[in-house]
Amino acid sequence: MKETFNLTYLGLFPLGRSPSEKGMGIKMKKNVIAVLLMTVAMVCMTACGGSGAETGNDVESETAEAETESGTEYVFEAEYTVLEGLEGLGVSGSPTGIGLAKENAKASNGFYVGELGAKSPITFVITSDVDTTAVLKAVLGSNTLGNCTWNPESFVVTVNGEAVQYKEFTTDNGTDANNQENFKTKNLGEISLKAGENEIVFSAGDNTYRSNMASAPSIDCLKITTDAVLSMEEVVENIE
Ligand SMILES: [Ca+2]
Repeated sequence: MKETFNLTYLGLFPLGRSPSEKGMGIKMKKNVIAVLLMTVAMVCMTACGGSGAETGNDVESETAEAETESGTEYVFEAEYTVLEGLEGLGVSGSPTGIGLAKENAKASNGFYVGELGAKSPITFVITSDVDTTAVLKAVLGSNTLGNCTWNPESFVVTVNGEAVQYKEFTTDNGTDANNQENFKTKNLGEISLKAGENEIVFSAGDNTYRSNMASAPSIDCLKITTDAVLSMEEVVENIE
């Protein structure tokens, strides 16, 4: 029996028992092995379930991603972008400036920016050491009274002024209609970055998702994968 051999080999069972001990030993081994196998199966199921959920969080176009993705994944937090001067779109009252940065334990770095409207585009200024291509992903929640669909018209993403023609995706509210924190990673595809500063802007587009006004999904962070060296000047005071 393979398992018996392996477990013995691993030193879990002593070798060299007397013949009389062997009968009991084998019976015990069977019981122990059964328990061990069940444990292994449970651990495996848990692990598989965990990674499955993770994959579910992740994106639609895994195949395309695998073909183009190489290099280092950089994470840039939305709560560290310049928020001063922005006007949000709240359910009751509209937050402005650093009021757009909200705390949530499930968000990367513990914060995200939400209640985004037409007057609160979020701008990431990313510096690259060379001209390069990169895979752009955004970790987004919802920001509307209901689940909705986003495409390059309803939610505009630009890189150095050029619109990213990403594949349409949906965001879903979490526990209730006001929940903006059901964060999922969305693959927005390949982008080009130039040496020096680049502006990646996320803004509410042509939609009437919130009380007939344009809104955008809440933004937790960006994940940019590239061979280049990237950095962002971070406004850490936003959340201090
Ligand atoms: Ca964040």
